[in-house]
Amino acid sequence: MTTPAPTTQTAVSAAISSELLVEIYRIAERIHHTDERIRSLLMSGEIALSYYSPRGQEIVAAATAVSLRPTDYVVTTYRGLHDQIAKGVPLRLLLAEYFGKVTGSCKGKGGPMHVTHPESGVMLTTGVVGSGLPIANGLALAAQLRGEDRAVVANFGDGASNIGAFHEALNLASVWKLPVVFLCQNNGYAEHTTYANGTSCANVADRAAGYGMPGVTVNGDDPAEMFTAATRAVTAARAGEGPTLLEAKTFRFMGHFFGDDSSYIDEEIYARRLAADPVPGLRARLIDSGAADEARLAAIDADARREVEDAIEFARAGDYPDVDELGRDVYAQEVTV
Ligand SMILES: Cc1ncc(C[n+]2csc(CCOP(=O)(O)OP(=O)(O)O)c2C)c(N)n1
Ligand SMILES: [Mg+2]
Repeated sequence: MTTPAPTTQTAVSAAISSELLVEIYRIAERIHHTDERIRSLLMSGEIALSYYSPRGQEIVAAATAVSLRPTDYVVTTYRGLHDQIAKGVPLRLLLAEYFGKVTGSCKGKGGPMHVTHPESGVMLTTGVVGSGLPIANGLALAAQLRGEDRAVVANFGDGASNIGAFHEALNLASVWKLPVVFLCQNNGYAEHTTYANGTSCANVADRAAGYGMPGVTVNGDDPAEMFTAATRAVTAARAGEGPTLLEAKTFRFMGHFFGDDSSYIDEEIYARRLAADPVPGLRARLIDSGAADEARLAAIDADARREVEDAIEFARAGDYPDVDELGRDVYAQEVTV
């Protein structure tokens, strides 16, 4: 469903090719295996951390990432593993950061809640709900002032759309025509509260009208729909047409946090969503359409597993940071601890 757009968007042809669908599958599988292994490492006790699985939301991140350039920026949340992997944070650096090792993307000082890797465009991961949106504006304003041809994707959840920072950020981004795509990954829940119990409108994208920007709702689990909508929004941002509020409807299979018993989730809804799991769904679609055969997809799956095991070995081999790292990279002026 698409709400009437108060501003026009550049018409773009964003037809999706078979090869692009395979690429989206490749990225989704990498996310899928990494998430599975992180959960098994948590189960075994080898690592201990707060973890918010993106299982079920892989296609949203993968189909968006292929609409972006390496120089584009992404901002994400604690539920951000899929966004980080899709944008290209090297798995070794990512896993080492999860392990808290000095070889991690933030020298083990950020952890999963604060993964940052500017080289791949992942500029922020935050646990403060809604706080990434004004920061995305800042990144976009910097790009605009410097005349850089760069778009910024701000990922957030449906719950975050009820936070003041969401409304402030959309307003200013629209006034200043900032090159931002506000990507709401609407997985139906904010912690344990259903969407309808906490949100005043049928779709998050309906709120775009109040801020004078296009609002688009798509099935985020459909790679073609997601890719087309993301490409349109990114193209509009680059063309100086300003921001888009893009809402990707999706579902999270593992509850809010690792260990969540999900007892508050309607069993019938859960079973229906699980039957439509988007990752095996894309795999079946690729085979049915003849875009890829079983052997090619099996090789992609095996590569993903190998990459993840290699990254885990890399993370295991790293050292924990020395105590003198505590004050480094944290303040503008280095603090000696
Ligand atoms: C400012 C702020 N308020 C409250 C919280 C507690 N909190 C953590 S996650 C969460 C729910 C957010 O839901 P949503 O935006 O839908 O994201 P999802 O977890 O579904 O990806 C809340 C309220 C927080 N971290 N930050
Ligand atoms: Mg949510």
